Amino acid sequence: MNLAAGIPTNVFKAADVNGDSVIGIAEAIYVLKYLAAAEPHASCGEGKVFDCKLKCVNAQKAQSWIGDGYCDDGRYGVNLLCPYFQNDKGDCQ
Ligand SMILES: [Ca+2]
Ligand SMILES: [Ca+2]
Repeated sequence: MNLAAGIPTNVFKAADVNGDSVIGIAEAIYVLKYLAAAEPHASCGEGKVFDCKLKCVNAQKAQSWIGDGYCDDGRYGVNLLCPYFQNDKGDCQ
């Protein structure tokens, strides 16, 4: 069974916690645990959510950065440009 089939590349990127581009066992468990919910705004760990690029970010930070006047297109480490985060309430317009 090919567990990798159908799993978006960005999920693997989100799961690669140590940035070595290799998915270890702990990271694989993480992928399976959160795979079903791999969409923006869904949980990717305690106190964390996937941003619009499925990067795992601090949930409080993501929430408080919506409409704060700064454009969150990823330049500050979080991408909020999708309906799940109200398109950053127009901060990037
Ligand atoms: Ca890794
Ligand atoms: Ca913002």
